[in-house]
Amino acid sequence: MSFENTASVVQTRLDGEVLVVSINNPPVNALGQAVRAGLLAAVEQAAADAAVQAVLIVGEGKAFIAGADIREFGKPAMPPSLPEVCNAIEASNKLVVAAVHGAALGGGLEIALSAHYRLALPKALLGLPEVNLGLLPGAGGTQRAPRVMGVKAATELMLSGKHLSAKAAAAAGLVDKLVDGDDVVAAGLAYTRELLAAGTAVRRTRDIEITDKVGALADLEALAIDTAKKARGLFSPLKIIECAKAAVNLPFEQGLAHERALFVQCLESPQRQGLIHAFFAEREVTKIPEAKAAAPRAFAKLAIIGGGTMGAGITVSALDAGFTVTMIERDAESIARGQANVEKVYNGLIAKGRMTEESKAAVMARYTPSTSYDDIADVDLVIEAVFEDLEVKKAVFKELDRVCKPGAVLATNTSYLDIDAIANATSRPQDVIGLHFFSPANIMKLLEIVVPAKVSADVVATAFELAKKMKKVPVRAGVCDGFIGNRILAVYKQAADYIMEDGASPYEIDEAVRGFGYPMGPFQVTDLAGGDIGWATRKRRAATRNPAARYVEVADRICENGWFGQKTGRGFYLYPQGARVGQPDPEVLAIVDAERAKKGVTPRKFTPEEILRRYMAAMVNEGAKVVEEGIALRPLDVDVTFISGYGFPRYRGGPMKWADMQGLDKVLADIKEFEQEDPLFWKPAALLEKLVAEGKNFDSLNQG
Ligand code: 3H9
Repeated sequence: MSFENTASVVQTRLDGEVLVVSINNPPVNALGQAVRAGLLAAVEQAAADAAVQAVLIVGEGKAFIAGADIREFGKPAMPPSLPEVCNAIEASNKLVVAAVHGAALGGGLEIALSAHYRLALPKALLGLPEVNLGLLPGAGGTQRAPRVMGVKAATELMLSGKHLSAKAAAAAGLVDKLVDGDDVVAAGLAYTRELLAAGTAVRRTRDIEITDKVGALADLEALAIDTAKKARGLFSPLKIIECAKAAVNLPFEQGLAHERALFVQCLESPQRQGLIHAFFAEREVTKIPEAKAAAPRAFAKLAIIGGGTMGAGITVSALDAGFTVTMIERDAESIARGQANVEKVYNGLIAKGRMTEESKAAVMARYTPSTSYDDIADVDLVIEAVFEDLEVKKAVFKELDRVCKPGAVLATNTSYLDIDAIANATSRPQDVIGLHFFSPANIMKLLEIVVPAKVSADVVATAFELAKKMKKVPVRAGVCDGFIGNRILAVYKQAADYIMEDGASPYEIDEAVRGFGYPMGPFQVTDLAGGDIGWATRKRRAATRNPAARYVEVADRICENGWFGQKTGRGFYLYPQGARVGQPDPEVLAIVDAERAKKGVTPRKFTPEEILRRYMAAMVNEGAKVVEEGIALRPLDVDVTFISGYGFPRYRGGPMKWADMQGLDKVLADIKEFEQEDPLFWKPAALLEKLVAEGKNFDSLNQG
């Protein structure tokens, strides 16, 4: 047995008649230039060595190959290209087998599809998730996958970006053999030898004929219609369908050329930049100083205080993550309601066929309702989710301080309140932290982890560990009114109110914001959340509001009518007979007109571009202030907050990335222009001015 290239990211060794090619490029064996070159060299080595009868490709570590090296996109291309490597593998005259034990994604699956046979172990994950990065499979995947698994299934796989389990991939025809166990080299060698012994010939994917072309094109037409409806401004999905059509209509080589051209279009699109920024930013948010300084505390038993909508949603998240949960409510009636709220979620899953009565019973066996704080003396972590009122929360924390064991983590779920004040109501502020869940808490991904002054590092690390177990996207935030998300939201919502009072209707504003890629505009969101919630906040802040600041009263007038949005059948929109999509309301427009008249505002016309210019400038300016004050660790934390919790279009990368892509000087110039009208509201963030003066962008603060 001889070893070659052992220092390289691609190692080869001859095992009898089989050249074992092993990729070792941690953490996920991405196909960087050195891996591509190594794979090409291995194919050439096999061709040149008469002793080699077959080639076996495997990945070391957890992954087979997680795809192209995403960090290389946007940089000058370095040969060999991935399509070249795939073509060389496929063209090999020696049998090539890919043995997949972990992630074979994107370019990784394209390598496997270029091999002549594919084997998978149980933990394999196969998929073409390029769409999530604003791309399409660009190394022959759009031409080979349809030939291997059928045009419709392959296109659906590419459009969804889903990862298939080994079993599902085998059922779809994507792998030829499933093998139990975890020794991928042994399984791969055995399979390769089985194929050699049977005299199996080389089988090239490019030679597979797509037989039912008419049926395939009809399927693609249907997918195109569906995709156009759902894509909401996304560029690459329709290009994926074009590539699939090329696979049906064109000879293989021409199909590849077509794929290449469309891949380059995707690569050059700003959507690719936005989506790849989002990919890395979602991983970077977990890299916080406290996690480096301390290990998380151990926790298995949780208590949730409060069984309302939030408490129940958090309970479901905790149960789903495998924890034991005791829910505390003040009396028998409330605890029954809390349990009903939890069960409602599981009953919904049962109705949809996504859960069985047995599995629900198994989950609920880890749930205990109680009306006595004494029952949570031994829990490791408490999440309080009672009514959003500082005094009420302080009283709960005094109780927790009394009963909980030393070292228990005490978390408060609040959207606005001063967590330092809550922590100081206990004798152990080092154990108190904020966890801001978003509603519905069992579905929404974002979790703001709010770090008060006295909390210890291991408690922060524990909160991040909890987020991981609950499959949430955690963002570290400092204490201030509204933390990262709601604080910035309050400001751009105010900008929307000003635009409305100055001349645009709420409907025009919502439409412009949807045009940017949001699923809903700000007034639709108000109606969905319930106008009374914002009204309560405005009343709470009335006493501390700067009397010199501009204040738009339209929403107050609407609330005074009892129009709280969808739940009351009208708000900014009308919802006749429980409709979920609102209709413009002439009476709301009359209220807006009356408010303008009261303030002597002569309404003027706003184009969608003008609306967005102000809306986004307000968001970015406040985002910069939040970073400047250390409320957010980095601009990327603001981006992830908005993508995961506020419907910001992922393909635009988040507000700070968006600003970078516009050019910060341009955004600052807009703010300065608006500052002429209202110097108080539009005061430019010092950080923004500093970055522009230094010729830097927000991303420069994300590094290191
Ligand atoms: C493509 O293939 C294009 C081709 O069709 C055509 C080309 C011509 N590159 O997620 P994790 C890093 S496009 C570079 O935390 P997990 C990641 O940033 C690609 N780096 O682990 C992190 O770094 P750090 C299509 C990558 O176990 C570390 O690896 N492929 C890449 O939860 C661990 O990642 C995809 O879109 C990459 N491709 O999940 C797959 N992938 O430690 C993208 C990961 O510094 N990857 N990193 O924070 C994934 O979906 C997940 O990473 C995976 C592992 C499921 C593999």
